[in-house]
Amino acid sequence: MRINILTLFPEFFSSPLQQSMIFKAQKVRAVKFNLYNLRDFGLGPRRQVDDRPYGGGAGMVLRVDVLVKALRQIKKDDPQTKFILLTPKGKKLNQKKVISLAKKASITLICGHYEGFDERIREYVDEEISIGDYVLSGGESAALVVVDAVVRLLPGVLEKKEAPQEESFMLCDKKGKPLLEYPHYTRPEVFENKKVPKVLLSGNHRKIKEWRKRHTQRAAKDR
Ligand code: 6GU
Repeated sequence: MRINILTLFPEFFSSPLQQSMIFKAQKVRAVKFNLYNLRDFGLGPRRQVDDRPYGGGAGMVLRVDVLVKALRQIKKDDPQTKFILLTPKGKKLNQKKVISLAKKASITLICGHYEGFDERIREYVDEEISIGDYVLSGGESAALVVVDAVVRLLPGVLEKKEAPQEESFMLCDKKGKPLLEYPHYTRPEVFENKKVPKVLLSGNHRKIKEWRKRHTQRAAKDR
């Protein structure tokens, strides 16, 4: 899979894309990232990307002409990519959407900033996604959330021993809520008087399986 990221702050991504699962996913060639700096498409000697809002008011708005210039370049480099606008006005991300994104050959995450995008950009994108009901100062951290959730689903990224039916990694209910796993424990067996459930120490695999099944359902219900 290819993931393009269009942003005014490409360096925002340099450390996060070099860590853990996302780093490994690039190593095994499950994903390739391409960062595009919106500034490179800016106008004039100052590479202007934003302007004052018509009708007045505080803040700056990203210019539609600059954004579209960037999108056309990205489409030229990567004709099959799907444009995803990150905006608090978008459809709220859930596991079902994550699974559908992970099946695409290429997505382009468009990160906004300042007061937002010129409304006309909406006609040039395939989807609009929000990561939740709160406002972020920019789309970059939302893009990282999408990247993390999608990349871990790509073939070869999770260890083989994490069997799909065991891991909650690809399962969600009809509403798109992920199915959560049973609780995990490791050593020490007792910590500040808090004990590991006895059944997990019993060595009785049938009972352990049963306990885990019961507590998987509970994890979902308790939310
Ligand atoms: Cl995708 N962008 C911004 N700026 N704020 C958000 C968001 C996205 N999702 C939730 N809040």
